[in-house]
Amino acid sequence: MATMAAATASSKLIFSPKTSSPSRICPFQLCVFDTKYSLLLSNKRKNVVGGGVRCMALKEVAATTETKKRSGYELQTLTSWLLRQEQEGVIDAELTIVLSSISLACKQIASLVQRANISNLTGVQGAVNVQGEDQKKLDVISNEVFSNCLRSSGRTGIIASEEEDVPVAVEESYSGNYIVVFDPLDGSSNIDAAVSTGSIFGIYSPNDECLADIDDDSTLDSSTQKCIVNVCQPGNNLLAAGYCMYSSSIIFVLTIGKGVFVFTLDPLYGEFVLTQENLQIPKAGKIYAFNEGNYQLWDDKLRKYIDDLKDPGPSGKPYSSRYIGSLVGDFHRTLLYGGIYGYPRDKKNKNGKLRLLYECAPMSFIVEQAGGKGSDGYQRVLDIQPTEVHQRVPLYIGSTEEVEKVEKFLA
Ligand code: AHM
Ligand code: MG
Repeated sequence: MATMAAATASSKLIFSPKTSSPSRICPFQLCVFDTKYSLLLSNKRKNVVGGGVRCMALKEVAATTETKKRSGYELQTLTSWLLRQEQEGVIDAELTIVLSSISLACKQIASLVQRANISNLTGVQGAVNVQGEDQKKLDVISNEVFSNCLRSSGRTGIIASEEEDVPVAVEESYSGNYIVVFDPLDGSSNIDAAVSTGSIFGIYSPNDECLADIDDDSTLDSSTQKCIVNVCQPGNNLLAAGYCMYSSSIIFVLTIGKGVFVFTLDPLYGEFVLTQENLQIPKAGKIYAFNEGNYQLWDDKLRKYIDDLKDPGPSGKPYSSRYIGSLVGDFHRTLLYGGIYGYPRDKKNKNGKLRLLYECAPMSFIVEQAGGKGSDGYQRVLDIQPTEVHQRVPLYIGSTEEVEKVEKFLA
């Protein structure tokens, strides 16, 4: 496998259009692993330096480049895509490392989720998190996986997770600057039924001008207070955001503020491969995703909106309802097919259920980068200044026309 990976990497080096200048790679000749050539070894023992490895003159390399370019077998992995962004100055090397470490955490969580039933990782852990929710075994493990990957990247200064009471500073000797907020396993109530779940993350640079709500008589030590202040930034400051969906495919969706890119985990290579560039959400879409079990708890304006969606009207076709109960899954479908996802406030929960920092803001950054909208019903989610780490806000997110429609009903 390692040999294959090395071979793929060296083949990439040769065939990549940006690095194909032979003189930059090697002034004289290049060695590549060539499986086809290894089959010919018995007939033709010329220029051979080892099983399946041959040295080619530059002219030959150029000819092969032409052939391979046309073959359509070139893959772009998340790693090579990130390196390209770094070379082009869109992100720095530190952020490249942070994003790589997040993708590694996601691969690890994907494998844990897929084997949950086999490894006895379903069910609850027995603890309750700071938000009063029962933690599932995989909530706790995924949090550990995410935190460990970020810590060992050496480029993260502060991490804040749905599963931790307060944001945590990374030990100084390993730390860097970036602040990462994340929900390591969103929708974990779906785990035991093997339904889609996901991880969500957002990345900020340090900023101590934020207005976190810390009492003067707070018992928190100054380091924790500093972490809270740095974490409580509006989504407008996000440098990058993304999610990984654990479903029939493992999908990693990322924005670094220049469009939305979709990578799919290729189980053969164990690599995320670029499968969609500059994803754009449809302007409108007749699918809505709300937990309608809460209908009686919603206010009249919202109920009228939902009734309107169900009205077949002159076309005879009402909206379709789809609700997985897993934000990442519902959001991903909305991004691809258009429509709206909503988690409104209700009589019991005046700010809804979803958390601003590591659920609503990263998803809103992604949807805006895809040409859609994220709103709390009245204002842009990315403009909301957080005052608490686990602050909740209502969320309406998806196609621009659909989000504007609900805003009109709520006005
Ligand atoms: P979680 O972070 O505790 O998993 O909660 C968030 C999840 C979202 O993924 C999902 O959209 C929502 O909660 C579902 O809530 P409900 O069961 O009330 O519909
Ligand atoms: Mg969550």
